[in-house]
Amino acid sequence: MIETLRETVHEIVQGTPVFDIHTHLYPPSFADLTSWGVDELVNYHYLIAELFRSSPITPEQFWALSKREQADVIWKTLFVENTPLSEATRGVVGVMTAFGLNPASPDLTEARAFFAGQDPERHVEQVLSMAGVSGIVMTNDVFDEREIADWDRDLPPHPKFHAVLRMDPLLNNWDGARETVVARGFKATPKGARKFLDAWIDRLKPLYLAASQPPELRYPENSRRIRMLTEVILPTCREHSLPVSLMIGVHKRVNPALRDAGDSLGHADTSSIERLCRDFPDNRFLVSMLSRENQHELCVAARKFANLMPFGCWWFLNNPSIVSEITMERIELLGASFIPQHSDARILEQIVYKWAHSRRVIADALTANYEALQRDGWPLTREQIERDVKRMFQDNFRSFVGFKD
Ligand code: HDL
Ligand code: ZN
Repeated sequence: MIETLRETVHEIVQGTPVFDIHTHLYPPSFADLTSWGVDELVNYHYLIAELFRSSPITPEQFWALSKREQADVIWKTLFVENTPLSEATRGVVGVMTAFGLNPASPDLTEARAFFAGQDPERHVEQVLSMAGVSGIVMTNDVFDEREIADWDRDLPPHPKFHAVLRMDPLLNNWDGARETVVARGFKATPKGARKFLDAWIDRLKPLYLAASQPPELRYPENSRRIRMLTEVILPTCREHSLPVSLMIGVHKRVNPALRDAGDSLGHADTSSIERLCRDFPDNRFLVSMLSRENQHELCVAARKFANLMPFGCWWFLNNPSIVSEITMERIELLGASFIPQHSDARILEQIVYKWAHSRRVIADALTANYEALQRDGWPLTREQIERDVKRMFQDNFRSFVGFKD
């Protein structure tokens, strides 16, 4: 019987390095894509959405400002004139505090001077260490011009940043995607798309292929989307022994004026995921769903199919109250056989707060279940807790994608 169970679980969860399996981060060598420092932190699209609820500024006026001016108006509105109560504003407070900066400062002068003085390579190592993150999985959108240009420049790889082949237009906008496929020298046919993916897999050495999908995703369906998925993408994944990540439930640009901040969500059809897992048993599916109402269904689907790996509390779900609910039902239905979280960080320093917030909640959920287990007579040991946490933070992903350092 472990007497100080809560303290022991929190200590182990805090001390176990995590493999961050979905982020939008890049190493410093990707200079035009990497994002760090206070002006980026305060310009997070989550905060841009919150700005317009507390300021008379219009999106048109906001987008006409420089990035520094945008950060100043967000800081003044959300952190000076109002209390930073939301998850995203509180996150910035946590980052400022972690670096010894004054989160209640009336302006960004001190923070700007601090970050300007950081050496990018050393700063990355420091931030990864503060966040307890051992590896970062990127999102490499092979339809993004800047991304393509950077990979064509043969930039030096970073040992802690791992590639993912992101391919949304292939599934969501073939008319747009075909131009890029042809521009890379392949035919705008299923066979050409297959060769396009083969070429990028060879170039990126990705840990998985990924796409975000609208809640309207249905399988089976007589559609270009499903033909691309089942006739091109899934066979390619099997050929290269790579999982596919489907992030399902995004309604893009419900308010176009907000740009990246203008996306929303919808309830998706989990039975389509079950049929995909059933009909393609040799494919592995990493799945995250955006609607809170899909989470319990996803847990049950994962009980039916070992080739389905639920992961993360994505985007609008990455709030402590919802992370707690999702993690509890996952432990109760799946034990330790799932991936509890990813940061989805877009700005480097966000992993400091996103992982601090998640670790606290995951540790509480584990404690509640270990307390019940001990109450039922199980002779719980520290080693078992360490094994379980390492499995959720590292090993489930590594074995599911076949990744070895
Ligand atoms: O499609 C995705 O990968 C999403 O995570 C989007 O990037 C979204 O804008 C986001 O940043 N969510 O946290
Ligand atoms: Zn993302």
